[in-house]
Amino acid sequence: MRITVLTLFPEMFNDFVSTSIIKRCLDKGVASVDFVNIRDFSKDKHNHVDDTPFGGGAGMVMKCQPVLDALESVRSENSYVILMSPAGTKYNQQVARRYATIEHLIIICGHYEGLDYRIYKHVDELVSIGDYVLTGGELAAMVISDSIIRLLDGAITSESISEESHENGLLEYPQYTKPADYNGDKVPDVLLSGHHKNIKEWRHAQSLMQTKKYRPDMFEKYELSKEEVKLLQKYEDNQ
Ligand code: 6GU
Repeated sequence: MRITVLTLFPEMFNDFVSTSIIKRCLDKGVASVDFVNIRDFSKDKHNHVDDTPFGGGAGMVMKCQPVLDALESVRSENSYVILMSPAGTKYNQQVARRYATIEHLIIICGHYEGLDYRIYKHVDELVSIGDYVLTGGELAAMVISDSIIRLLDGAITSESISEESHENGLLEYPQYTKPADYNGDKVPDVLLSGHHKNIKEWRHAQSLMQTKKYRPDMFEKYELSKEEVKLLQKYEDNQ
């Protein structure tokens, strides 16, 4: 998969592409990420990419020409174009899985007070990462790119994806590592037992209980099987 980011601040992505799992994925060719500096497309002698809003008001608006010329320089039939905007549809793991199937994702990062509205008809989708306002779309673009890249074949083992929070409508079970006793705080016995069936059952029950406790909204949507109802009862009675 290829991701192209259109931004006025490509340097914001330096650490993102050169650190940890994302770096390894890019080195391995699991995905490629490239950047287009929108300012390079300015035709203005001062390299301006924004101007004052028609009708007056505070702030500056990004101009059509540099943004749309930047977009056309990288767009092809296989491209899907998203615009980072607090007005967009809310991003989640389901959307991440959908984007992970796209051949070429183009992400436009807005800045200033916004973009000229005539740009909107050139994009396929507006995307927001949550109900709060950022100064620009770059952090949101990193959030989205990160969550997509880790889902691609070869990024991480598929087991760690299928077991984790949000993949199956539940939060992940608690994890522990050595030492088994940290200043008197002990790891649950079952995890030291080597009994795989019991461990699996414990983890599933914990997953249900964590979700019920920390994300009652998710738990309400989750359809418990008869076995899960019994499992939950068994573990909750033992608490
Ligand atoms: Cl995608 N962009 C900006 N500027 N603010 C946001 C956002 C995006 N998502 C939430 N807040």
